[in-house]
Amino acid sequence: MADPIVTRDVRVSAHGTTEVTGARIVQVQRSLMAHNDAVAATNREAFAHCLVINVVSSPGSGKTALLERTVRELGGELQLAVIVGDLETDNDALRIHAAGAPSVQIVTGTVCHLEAEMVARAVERLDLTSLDVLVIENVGNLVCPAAWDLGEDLRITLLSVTEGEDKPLKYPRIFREAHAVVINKLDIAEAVGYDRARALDNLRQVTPAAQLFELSARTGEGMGSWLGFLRERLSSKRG
Ligand SMILES: Nc1nc2c(ncn2[C@@H]2O[C@H](COP(=O)(O)OP(=O)(O)OP(=O)(O)O)[C@@H](O)[C@H]2O)c(=O)[nH]1
Ligand SMILES: [Mg+2]
Repeated sequence: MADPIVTRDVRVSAHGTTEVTGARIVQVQRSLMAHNDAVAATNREAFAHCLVINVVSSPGSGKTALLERTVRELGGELQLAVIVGDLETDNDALRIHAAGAPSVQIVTGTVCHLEAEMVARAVERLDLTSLDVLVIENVGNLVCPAAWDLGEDLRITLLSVTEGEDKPLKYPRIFREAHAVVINKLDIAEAVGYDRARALDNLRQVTPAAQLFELSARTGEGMGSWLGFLRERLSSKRG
């Protein structure tokens, strides 16, 4: 097998600059990340009294479906709100609102992830003092969101049974940094030939300590452990 192509010295033209060298790109990225980390730290201070989770996955894994059901099943007991990031549309915020929780849509345009500053602006539209759990549904993408701290307590990565059992090996960072992994769409696992043993083995190689939940956001199977995890993490945060 031929070696993979690795791009190391990217050259682009942007903002009137004729050429930006690889070294300049690294410098700009470092400064962007430092700014993001500073805003994330401020967010984290503002989130002192509620549990904040950042939900990431590839497009269509069922992030919104999981959150709709979470809102429906936990809404009578805890105050939840959801911030949603998508390139276009406010479809997901409308779905969450219909499920019964306040929601704020962030439309990112061409940006493939949420940044701490976007979350800080969205939070201004919510009453944080009344919240128990704030969920941030990140833009559907297994690469970009991994690098951006939003000030969350927990990062949750979804994998659905239709995506292929190899995804943890191909996109290790987003699984490695997850506090918990949710495997979704269990109701169609058999129909799509999902190989559970291989998926779990791959996950364990990449993220041995993450808590694992296997469920169906459609049927509700397995939701109890997921909701128990949220309750337990909220009460341990509040001490
Ligand atoms: N069979 C089955 N379908 C599901 C389940 N969860 C979600 N879906 C379907 O999968 C599709 C995508 O679900 P979404 O909740 O929109 O996925 P998402 O991850 O929020 O997608 P993006 O926000 O676009 O990244 C929809 O057609 C859902 O109905 C599940 O547990 N079982
Ligand atoms: Mg969604």
